[in-house]
Amino acid sequence: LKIDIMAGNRTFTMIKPDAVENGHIGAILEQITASGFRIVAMKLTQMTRRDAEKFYEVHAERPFYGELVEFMSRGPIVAAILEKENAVEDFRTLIGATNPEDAAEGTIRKKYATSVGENAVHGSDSDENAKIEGAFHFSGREMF
Ligand code: RTP
Ligand code: MG
Repeated sequence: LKIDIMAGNRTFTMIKPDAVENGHIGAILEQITASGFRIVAMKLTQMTRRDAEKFYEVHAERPFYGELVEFMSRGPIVAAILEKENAVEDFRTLIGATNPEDAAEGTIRKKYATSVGENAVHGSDSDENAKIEGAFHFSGREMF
């Protein structure tokens, strides 16, 4: 019953290499936790090119795929699993539109993203992908 109640209440995020390079880890984590998300798993890590190719496999045919893989593997990221009621949707609202120029005022991408490609944060787009993406980065004993 506990598991049923919690189902769908987690999302997966990455603070992307641009935001790490620009010194925004602390501010972004502060905004995330102040918005009611609990950190369930978290690490500073770096994806290899191969990791990034696999993580973004769904975009393999898109024109920006090569650039995206290069960008996401060029430096460290913060990977995290977050818990909150309605986590996937609420987190997408908190980060804002893919292109920071279109992102609402006060959203993480509006404040910290560089461009449509280098847009500071990732947020899973479904409960199913949140599970897949969380498992890509974390083992069971790293989730709390
Ligand atoms: P994310 O997956 O990172 O949370 O972003 P999203 O859902 O808002 O955007 P998505 O369509 O899934 O695209 C994944 C990431 O690819 C890069 N991108 N570049 N140059 C471009 O036109 C372009 N479009 C997308 C961004 O890093 C985007 O977040
Ligand atoms: Mg996406």
